Amino acid sequence: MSLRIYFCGSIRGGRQDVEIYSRILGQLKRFGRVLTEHVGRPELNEKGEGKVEADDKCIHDRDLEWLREADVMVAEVTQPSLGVGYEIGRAVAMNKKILCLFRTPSKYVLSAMIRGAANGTNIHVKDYSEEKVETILQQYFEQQL
Ligand code: 6K6
Repeated sequence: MSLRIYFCGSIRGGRQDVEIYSRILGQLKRFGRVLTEHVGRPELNEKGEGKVEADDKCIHDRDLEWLREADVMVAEVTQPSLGVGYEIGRAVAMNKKILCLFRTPSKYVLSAMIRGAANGTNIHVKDYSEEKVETILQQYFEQQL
């Protein structure tokens, strides 16, 4: 059975990085089935409103169900997002394999609660430059999973 991947990226935290999310999502499809492809859709705006309207409780409960089903989480954490931070915390509590990707250079400094959660086993935090993202994903999926 193919690997189930939960991808996280900022929505209400700001959609500045949506193009990189879609690029990462395109790559992730090589390694398994992505459960959260909507995160990379440009028509989903900062209010979190897309073509399909859903209330916040439905979004939260459905996303947590997908997270429970997932084998691995990949989170793009450059654009700060409360939702992404929350999802990472829930994934840690579920003992999921997690890869956090922070793009450099950036005007942001990654939260210590994310960088400091890396433990060399199931939680990894990688700084990356846009041109290296494919290589980093390839190495992660070959070495860690
Ligand atoms: C409508 C159509 C498609 O999606 C919507 C509504 N919004 C959301 N749908 C699904 N997941 C969401 C939505 N809003 C936030 N999330 C989850 O939180 C995603 O999995 C993101 O990784 C994360 C973003 O959190 P914020 O705080 O930046 O919104």
